[in-house]
Amino acid sequence: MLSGFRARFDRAADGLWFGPGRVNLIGEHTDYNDGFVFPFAINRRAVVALAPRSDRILRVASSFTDEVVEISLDELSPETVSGWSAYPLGVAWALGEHGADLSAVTGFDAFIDSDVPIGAGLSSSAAIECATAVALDEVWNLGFDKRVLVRVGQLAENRVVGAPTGILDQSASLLGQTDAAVFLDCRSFESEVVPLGFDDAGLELLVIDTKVTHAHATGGYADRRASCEKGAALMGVGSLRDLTVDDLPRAASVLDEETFRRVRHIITENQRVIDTVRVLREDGPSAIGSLLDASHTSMRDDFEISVAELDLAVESARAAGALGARMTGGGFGGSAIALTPHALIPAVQQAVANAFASAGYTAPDMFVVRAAAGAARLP
Ligand code: GAF
Repeated sequence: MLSGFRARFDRAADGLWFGPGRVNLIGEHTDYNDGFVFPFAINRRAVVALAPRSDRILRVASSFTDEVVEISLDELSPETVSGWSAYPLGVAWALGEHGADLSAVTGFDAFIDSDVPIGAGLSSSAAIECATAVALDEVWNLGFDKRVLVRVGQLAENRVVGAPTGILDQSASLLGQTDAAVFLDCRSFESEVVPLGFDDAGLELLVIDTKVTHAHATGGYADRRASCEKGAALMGVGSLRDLTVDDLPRAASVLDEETFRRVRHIITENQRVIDTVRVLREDGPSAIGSLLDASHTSMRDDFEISVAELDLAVESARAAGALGARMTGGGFGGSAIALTPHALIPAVQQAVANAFASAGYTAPDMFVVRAAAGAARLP
């Protein structure tokens, strides 16, 4: 990292800041419906090496490309940045939108590296945004609360990258804690850190990256968001969070068939998040498998954001002994997660690999993740 910075900028970095990727244990597409999510930060992360400059120039480089992108703070806007540099530079711009006085700060040089796979549904973009946000918060002496930095990352994603996403990914990356998940109410922004207890229960969370890549700036994500808004409007509520399972009969009579299924996913998924947190606390992690399974079925059949590779990953992992499995993240590709007894990890991996080979799919990448601490300066 430090040598990458030195090679590009011919001087030493002031420090290193990291932002983790995330898996969402449960609660998908509920964030922008003011609902509940239950993600955790993972032990894969983006790291930013950064040093302030004495002028107004921003230079960003990365291990992904030889390009060094350069722009003046005075020219920074959603229209003047694009490509991978939109993530770090978008955060610099969004800090200004959230009250940082960008006329009073100096520029910086930054070098970014990451081991969060890109396009795998593990929030590689939020990892870069949150690493950059904590770095600039410190270097620019802003003292922003982490919850403000969540909004900063989301604004960069929405306005600069152009993806109409919610607060799930940045919340996990900034608020995560070791061996725990973040139970977040996306309406009130209240959060609780809930211990997972996977180790004590002899469980691991296996990620199965299907290698089917997706992008939320285009395609089905925005379409699903629009369906949810339509459903809420037709049901006469501000957001789908205002509905519960008791409203399903009325929804069935008011909504067209497709919108009803979209709405049913959000209503039942919110309930599943609440149930998962309760069951985890009362009975431990071995008891949450059926909720993960039900979440996948709802995403596959009602919200229709799964793909054949994700369905096969989930089915073959379960058949080989996973206690529960579901796709994670925005969908249309990316990764599945499988809650698996430690001793069965090799068998589950083999079974999934065999199933993919038989189906003629690209071999998936599989690895165990641990719940890790949220974005901060590296010692
Ligand atoms: C993506 C988005 F970025 C999140 O805001 C969330 O909506 C998620 O998809 C689906 O739960 O990761």
